[in-house]
Amino acid sequence: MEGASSSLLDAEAVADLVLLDPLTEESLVQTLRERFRRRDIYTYIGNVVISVNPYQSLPIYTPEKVEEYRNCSFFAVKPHIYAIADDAYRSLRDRDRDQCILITGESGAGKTEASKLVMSYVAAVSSKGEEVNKVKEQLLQSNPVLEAFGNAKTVRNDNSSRFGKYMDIEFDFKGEPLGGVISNYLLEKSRIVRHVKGERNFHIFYQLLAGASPQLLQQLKLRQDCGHYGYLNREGSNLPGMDDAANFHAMQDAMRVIGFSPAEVTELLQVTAVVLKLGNVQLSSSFQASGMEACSITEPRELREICELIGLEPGTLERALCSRTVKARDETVLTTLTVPQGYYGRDALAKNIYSRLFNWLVNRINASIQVKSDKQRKVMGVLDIYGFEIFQDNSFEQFIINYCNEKLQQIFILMTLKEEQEEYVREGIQWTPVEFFDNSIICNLIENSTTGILAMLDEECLRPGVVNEDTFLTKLNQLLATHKHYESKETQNARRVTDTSLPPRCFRIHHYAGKVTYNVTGFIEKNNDLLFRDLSQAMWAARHALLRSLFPEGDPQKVSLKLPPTAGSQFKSSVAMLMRNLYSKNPNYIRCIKPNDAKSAMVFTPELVLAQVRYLGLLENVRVRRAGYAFRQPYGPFLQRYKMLNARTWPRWHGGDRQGAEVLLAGLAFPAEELAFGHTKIFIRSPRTLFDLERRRQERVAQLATLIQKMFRGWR
Ligand code: AD9
Ligand code: MG
Repeated sequence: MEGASSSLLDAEAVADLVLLDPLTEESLVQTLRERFRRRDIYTYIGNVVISVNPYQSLPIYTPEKVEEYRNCSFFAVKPHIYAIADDAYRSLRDRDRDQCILITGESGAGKTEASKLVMSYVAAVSSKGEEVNKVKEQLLQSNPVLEAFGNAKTVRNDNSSRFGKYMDIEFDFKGEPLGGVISNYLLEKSRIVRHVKGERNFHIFYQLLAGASPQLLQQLKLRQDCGHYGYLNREGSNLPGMDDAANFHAMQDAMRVIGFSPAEVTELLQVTAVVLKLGNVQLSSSFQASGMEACSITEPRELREICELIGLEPGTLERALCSRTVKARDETVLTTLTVPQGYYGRDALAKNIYSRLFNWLVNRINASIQVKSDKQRKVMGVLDIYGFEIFQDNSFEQFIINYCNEKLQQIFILMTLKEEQEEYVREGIQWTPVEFFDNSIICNLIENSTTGILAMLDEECLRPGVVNEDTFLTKLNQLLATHKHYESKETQNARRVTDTSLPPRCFRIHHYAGKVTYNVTGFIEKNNDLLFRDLSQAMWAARHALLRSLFPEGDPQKVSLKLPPTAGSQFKSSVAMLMRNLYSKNPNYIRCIKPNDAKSAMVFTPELVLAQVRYLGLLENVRVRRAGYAFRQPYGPFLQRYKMLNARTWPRWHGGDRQGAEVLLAGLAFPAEELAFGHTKIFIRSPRTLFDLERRRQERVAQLATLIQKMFRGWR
């Protein structure tokens, strides 16, 4: 921390954990708890903000609050997410440093809300004007649109992000927003066809059915009743506290603001309706004259309506759903599909349409918000990724999500250490390295290009012949038998561990944030992400311009024999690119904590928080931040605050700031090891010394006040 307003020095609930004394896990959690009880959900570790989800709306995001934090001195006001946003924004505007805001925390901890608060703060404090306001509105309105299509209720969070999002907001040299670019990371598309009890499909489906007018529903050939659709759960589609119809209208308004034409919105909703209706296409088995098992469509109405929506001959889609063209040398043979194969193809089609539609949506938003001029730009990146997840059953999606969180933790460690180290070197002060759990070993376990789990999965996917997850698991077990962070039934047996609770077909990774057991079923299929060519060709044959554009590979002229990159390898390279991007910017951290599992307001479960404090490495973070010195401040403000403690510096010091601070402190007789004088800042070792300094200051202020009163009385 760099300042010391008295609000920071409340020993029971210090606003900056760097001042915690004694520093233990218990005292740290206790402080967060006490602050949470007082509805102070934000706490600092230096310039890192910890945010504990209040699960209720607090009156701390008003325009008055924005004014309070605007141009504030970071530590002169209560900790707030606005303070970090303000600091980042000013550093970008005035010091020309590109910024990134990294928001981390587990599912439901408040990352998405935090990212929106940062965006709205920056929008509020940057200058106004018709053109700029339009840009700001477009940037802000991208949120309801992407959330409608990319968020869903999970057991952890009613509005869980099922995609990763990184948004660069671009500014001109005056700090006015010019526009932005959004990058999205792997949408959890399996949710389209399956979700567990108590969860929902993506919000948009429920919003559409609840909010569309009867005419629109008719135009989209939809029925209002969720229960009619196989892909939507039949129970609990209404969420308390979530008004699907109102959100649908807000989403439509948002699209208008961003610049979607009415025709584009219609096309988008038509494709959405097609996904929903595909789930109702039913297949049954039939036998051909040859005696071969085949499948056929039992209820042709849904198929016919889909085809009407997308301008396609029903026969073409039926053929693509029930059969497959296989090329053998120069011959092409049409083979029939069994019912399970048919359903597999149908579901793959629905997932592919939806995830490609989502990418289209992001690109379309980018087309509106992207900066058109080639003016010099400054950038603030905001990262809001899906949080670390541990479910009852974890699959490929959780594996990918948790890998991403592992990488974010890694960059946090690297950058915090780097930053601290640089500050000490800059200030000419001895750096004492602090032990910090380095999770590179886990990142490596997943991403190493030869022995990493992703590489082995790719290898298995490319292997000719019958591939299945069992051989994949066997290979993992052989290669990773001795890896400290890998576990499976085999390694458990070999290591003779007492806990043999691993179910079959599973492996377990000891992530930085906890142990997660992954079931390998579906890993190969999800990583391959293949769509039968007949289906992509059918989509390309549709007259619907948007849908057709989503399946360029369906063009029979452009048949490529090259396999597309796997989902895992694509994700790995986009995450690597993201990390390089973040590393080039000045980082600002918001670390979100979930206080309870029940999504309840003001309930604080210490064990749950302790687990997060541990894996977020908050204690180490405090230690690194102190690295021997709990407090640091530039000489100028320091002297200003404490100069009344020494007659030589009070009321005015006529020399340089550093010299003044030296004279001031010399008169206070602190032990020498308590202080270090950097090139531009004073460093104080223990919180106690700072508290002492602050106490003396308060006493002196009181003395001076009495003195002044007496003087006044004397005059009267
Ligand atoms: V996930 O990884 O996308 O599943 P997030 O993004 O971390 O997760 P989110 O921001 O969606 O969590 O927060 C979950 C819910 O907590 C929100 O829907 C709000 O109801 C609640 N929340 C979060 N932050 C705040 C806040 N600052 N004030 C009030 C909040 N409520
Ligand atoms: Mg989220």
